[in-house]
Amino acid sequence: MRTEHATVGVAGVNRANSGFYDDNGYLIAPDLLTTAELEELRQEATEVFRGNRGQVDGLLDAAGLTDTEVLARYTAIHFPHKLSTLIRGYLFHPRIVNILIKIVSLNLKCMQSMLFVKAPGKLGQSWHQDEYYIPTRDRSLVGAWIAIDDASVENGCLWLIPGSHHPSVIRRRVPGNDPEFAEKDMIELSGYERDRIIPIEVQRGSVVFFNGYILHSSRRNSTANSFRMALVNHYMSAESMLPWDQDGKLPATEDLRDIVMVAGEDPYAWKSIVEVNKPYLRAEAPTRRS
Ligand SMILES: O=C(O)CCC(=O)C(=O)O
Repeated sequence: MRTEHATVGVAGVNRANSGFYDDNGYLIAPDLLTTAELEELRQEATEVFRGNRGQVDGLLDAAGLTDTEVLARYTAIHFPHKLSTLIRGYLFHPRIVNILIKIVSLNLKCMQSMLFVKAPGKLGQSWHQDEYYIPTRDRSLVGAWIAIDDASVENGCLWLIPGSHHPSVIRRRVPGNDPEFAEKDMIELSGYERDRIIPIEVQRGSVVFFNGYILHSSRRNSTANSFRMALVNHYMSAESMLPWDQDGKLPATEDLRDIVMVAGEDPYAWKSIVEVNKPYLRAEAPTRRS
């Protein structure tokens, strides 16, 4: 099935594309980043995975290796903005924030970043909803997925089910053994017709905004030499508290204050900001072939 996506162009968010976001749970902004920005992000990613921005458990010695050899080892790192001031700067990218304040809230905070390298052969992430992992309560969670490389079906682009963020419930997860995915469980998809599941193929420099309740996944990078690098930053309205304990890794809390205020006012500014999340590498699942 050919899908017509609504896009955000130079005119920004308007009634038509914000209506599309409300109805479908995602929005694509092509050409949001310049080639120079993409190149500096790629170079910075290499520095991060070489360990030049700080040591992270599991990062291997990169001495004597080419950049490609270094990156080929990894799928993703969580919280790279805590290692790299350059990556932290991208949380505030004006063209991204301008869209977010229209579709989320004028008061905006970021609680997570993830830098995907997704080297050839690396597995994808099974069907899930981000809200399952990051409880925002007020349904304002949104991912801003910045394509540093072209993302295609072959190299493991995002897939999603438009409209599946309605009615904002957390779906049941069931065991699965799909060779495309690193995880062994996923959301049960039986209620959805096959032709509602669409790939989000985008060119580098595009940003895909997607709602925290939308069902999405990505498949294995089945190419021999095409990386699929993406920086994903997660935001929510600053009005809402964030009872996020990172799957029990952190003590239970009514409001995790390890956040970055990105726009507007912080209604909870009287609470201090804390630094408790530590950058970590996404566990490497052994590549399974179908
Ligand atoms: O980029 C990917 O492969 C998966 C990203 C994703 O699922 C997410 O950001 O929630």
